[in-house]
Amino acid sequence: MRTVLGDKHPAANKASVKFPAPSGPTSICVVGLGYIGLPTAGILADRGFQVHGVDVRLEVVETINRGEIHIHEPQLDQLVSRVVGNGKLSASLAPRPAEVFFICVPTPINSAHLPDLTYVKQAARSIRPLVRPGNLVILESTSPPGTTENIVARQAVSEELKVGEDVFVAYCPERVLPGRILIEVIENDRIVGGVTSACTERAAQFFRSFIQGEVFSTTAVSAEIVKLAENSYRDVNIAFANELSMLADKFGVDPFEIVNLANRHPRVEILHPGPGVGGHCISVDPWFLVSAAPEATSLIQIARTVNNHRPHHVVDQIERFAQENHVSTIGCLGLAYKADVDDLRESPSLEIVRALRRRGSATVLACDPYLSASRFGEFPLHPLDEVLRESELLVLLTDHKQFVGISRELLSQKLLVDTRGRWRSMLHDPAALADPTCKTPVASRRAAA
Ligand code: SAJ
Repeated sequence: MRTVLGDKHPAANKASVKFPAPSGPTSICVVGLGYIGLPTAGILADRGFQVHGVDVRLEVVETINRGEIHIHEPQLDQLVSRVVGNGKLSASLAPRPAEVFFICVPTPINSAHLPDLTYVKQAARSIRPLVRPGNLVILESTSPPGTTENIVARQAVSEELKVGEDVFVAYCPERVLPGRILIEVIENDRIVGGVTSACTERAAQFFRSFIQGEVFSTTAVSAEIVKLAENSYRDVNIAFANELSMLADKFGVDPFEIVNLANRHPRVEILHPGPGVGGHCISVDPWFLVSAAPEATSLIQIARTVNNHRPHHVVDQIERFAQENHVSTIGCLGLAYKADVDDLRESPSLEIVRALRRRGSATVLACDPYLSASRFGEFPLHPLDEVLRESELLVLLTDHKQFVGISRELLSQKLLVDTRGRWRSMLHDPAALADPTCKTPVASRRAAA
């Protein structure tokens, strides 16, 4: 049984480690095969567990049963092809009996920023007829405090079975960073919170059987709050960075320089300003705390407001700069919510491009190497070379490596707006470049020839 990672992968040196056949439970059913569920199912299968995956989308089930993948994540394609090939992973529309059930379904918010737990309830009810004495049910989806006990334990377990004695229910949130999921599923420390202490112990024992990170035990509601605290902390920190950027703007100084210099302080670690906060996690999870305790989350709410406003601020600046410079074609680089992923959920870059297209003061050419026309049909995507050729103004929205690597020569011919501070080092006058609102004469915005 080999580990999942390709030879070039940082953790490939572990490839030589042969993992012992799993002790304890061997059959697992993973409900929800998205950005978290599929990598989790693949890794468990590669560890020797017999894994059955479930998804409501037939095309996803069929893709996986062909040994292929429907999402972009480094090395995931090789992993899924291997474990489907050796019969350790299969998928269907309905759950099957297993010793361990994972619930990895989406937990979106509705337009009122309230949690929508429809998928969690559906998943819990779908496994209820299959949950047997001795089974373990794990909720992995990020959820509001109380979800594991009040929803999963009640809806996934039939009345005649006692939680904590016959059946074990626990919350164990994923903490993986898209782009590093296959490493972090195994290497990250895990927080396990059971509905009872027996549930916690059973779940902790299970995770210790296949991960290399440490396993920390607590209660289900504490584990739920820990997960939300992690992402809310990051959101507040990014809001502070975005606010600093507005401040720097006012004084015509370089916000990235401010942050980098402040971070030289031994106890300061400010994150980076950007076009806004996207993805299905940081821009969503804080609302779970706000809806649970609106009276106790004013800072978290303000941070959401600052970060939600950021794309509007950037659109205004880009448009003002374009009009000042009589720009007729704007090249927008990146639609995904962050670098080197194909995920458009809550993406500020996409929101900015939509707004610039709606305003129509200039032609907008958008480019994203991680998206194909078959996956993204809302408006035309253009190849990078065409955008570089046709655009007078280039806007770096998502700092994919393909854009960060554009040559100084090419950039020097263009007006530039860099919302990510990734082109700074290439230009004479970082202050003039990095601040998308700076009004220094056009000349200083051309990259040094
Ligand atoms: N961003 C900034 N400035 C920064 C860092 C990020 O503007 O300095 C923006 C990104 O561009 C993106 C958004 O914030 O739009 C979120 O990106 P991210 O890389 O910070 O986080 P995610 O959403 O990809 O993953 C987060 C991670 N959580 C934390 O780091 C606390 C990951 O570990 C979680 O597992 C994941 O959320 C999740 O699924 O909850």
